[in-house]
Amino acid sequence: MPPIVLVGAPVEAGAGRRGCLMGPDAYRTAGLKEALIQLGHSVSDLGNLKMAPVQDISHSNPVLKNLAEVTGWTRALHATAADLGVKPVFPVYMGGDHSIALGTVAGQASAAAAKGRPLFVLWLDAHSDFHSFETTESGNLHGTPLAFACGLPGFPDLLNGLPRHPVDPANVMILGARSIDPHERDLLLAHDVSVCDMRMIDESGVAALVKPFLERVRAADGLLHVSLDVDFLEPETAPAVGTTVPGGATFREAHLVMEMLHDSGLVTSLDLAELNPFLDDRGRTARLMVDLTGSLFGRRVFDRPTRSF
Ligand code: EXY
Ligand code: MN
Ligand code: MN
Ligand code: MN
Repeated sequence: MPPIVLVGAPVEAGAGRRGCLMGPDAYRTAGLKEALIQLGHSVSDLGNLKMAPVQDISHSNPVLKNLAEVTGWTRALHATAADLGVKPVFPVYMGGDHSIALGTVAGQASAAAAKGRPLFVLWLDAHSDFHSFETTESGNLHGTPLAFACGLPGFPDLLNGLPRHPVDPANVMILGARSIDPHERDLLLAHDVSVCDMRMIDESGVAALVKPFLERVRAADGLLHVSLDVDFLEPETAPAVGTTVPGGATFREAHLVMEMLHDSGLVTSLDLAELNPFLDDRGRTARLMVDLTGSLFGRRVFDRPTRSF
């Protein structure tokens, strides 16, 4: 496992309520770096990024909120991810609301293109975040990053003239969905994104859904970006998020996904999105996210028996 680089992205401009800007420091307070070092990893913390200055952005949709600020964060994160993505490191982007993925996925996709390898994305979320800037009705831009990542039209020049490297929608799996708007549904049906909603998890279990996806990543010699939104989890388990939807993944289902990802050795970058410490219960959610990240990097509650069952 290459050295881990923590990147703070204190972004709340894409969300409908304030609080996510405290996310990176909540992960630091919850001991994310120490937990990963304890698992034997080399870890550095780049500190918090700064928003790039933006003058030239506009869009016809009048409901868009904080467009210039979200664009500034997108450009800063895109530059950082494009740089880290071609280095022998594992970036962990500490959000910040999910609009951070406008920049992180675009940057990792740029790096993947430079390496001549396809980028796959696993989107762990109650939502599909598949609105374009034209179809969003809330104007909260954290509902749009996956559509941008997949190259959909309806976005302004978020990357300031730099090339977009769209992720092939067939290389994307959304897991945990249970809140998809009508426009998103239409766009998802028009693109072959794999959408595994909670009903599919109930019926098949996360392992049966994740395993074939990982096999496809491996067969394609792909790079895998995981974007973990706190609201993937059941709100009772992870309350510190502004967009809770009842009926989410259990503590164990979430850990199983992370453990399977670890065992696959395929993951190359990670977003931790939507933690809102202002809504937390004495840091409980922040610590859960640290434990889940630990499971991605080899945390085991006990050493499992070596023989296969
Ligand atoms: N689809 C709704 C909207 O567009 O406003 C809710 C989006 C929530 C997005 C959070 C980050 O996952
Ligand atoms: Mn999201
Ligand atoms: Mn969500
Ligand atoms: Mn409409």
